Formats: sequence, C-alpha cells, structure tokens
Amino acid sequence: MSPTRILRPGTPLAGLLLIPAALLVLSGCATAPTEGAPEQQSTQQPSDEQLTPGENEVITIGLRFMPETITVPVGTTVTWRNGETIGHTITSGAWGDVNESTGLRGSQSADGLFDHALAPMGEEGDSFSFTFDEPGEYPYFCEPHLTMNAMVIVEG
Ligand SMILES: [Cu+2]
Repeated sequence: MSPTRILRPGTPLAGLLLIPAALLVLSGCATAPTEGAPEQQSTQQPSDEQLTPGENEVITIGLRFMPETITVPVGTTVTWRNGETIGHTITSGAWGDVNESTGLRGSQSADGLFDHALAPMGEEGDSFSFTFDEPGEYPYFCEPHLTMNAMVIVEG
C-alpha cells in the first residue's frame, strides 16, 4: 500500500473541487421539490369531483388529457383544468408518430393558435379557456410531456 498522494495547495487541480459543488446546486434546482413533504399529501390529493371533467372541460391528470378527444359545437368555449400538482402546456398544433407501446409521440408542430402554460393545480393560472369559432379538428399537446396528445373536434 502506497500512501495517498497529497495535492499541493495552489495546483490547478484544487480548482476542480469546486465543480462538483456547483453541479449539486444546479441539479438541486432542477429536481422536483415535492419530496419530503408527505404531511401535505392529504390536502393536495385531488377529490373525485376535481378529477371528473365537466361539460366542455378537459382535465390534465396522470400525464394525460382527459378526455383525449372532445367534440363540441362551433362557438363553444373549452376549458382545461390542471388536476395534478405539476405544470403542463396547452399547445395547439399537430402531433403524430405515436409509439404504440410507450404512448410517446414522435413528432409535433405547434401552430400558434393557442399556447398556455398551465400552472399546477391550486395555483393561479391552473385553468385555461379557448373559444372555437370555426369548425374543424384542432390537435394539441403538452410540450414537455410526450404522452399528452389530444384533439378538439368542432362541429359546424
Ligand atoms: Cu404535461
């Protein structure tokens, strides 16, 4: 066994010790802060009523839109409501190439008709409404979650 070599102070390698600390700070910001707060679970669990979409309403839950296809008469205002404590987006545009086993879409193309950052349930901005004045099929998706692909069908 040879003795561990000790770095002399002032060597360039000493600066490397700062890098792991900086990475820890960055990754700490990026991870969800929900861990370690189990006492809040009882108040944050959505009720059955919160998870049941009303008329002309879509709920985001379990990284899905519910319902994934909604059909409404022209002129209807559709409302999206967040049913969970993570953010989503309501982004209009075509999506496709969905993998049958994973449910992940392989393509998306935002068209700019609407694009709303849906705040987590219970926070300001946790719902969003859009009125469909023209008949047609309006695909939309959640930008960060590739399982969230849905459609509004507007009948004339
Ligand atoms: Cu999402």
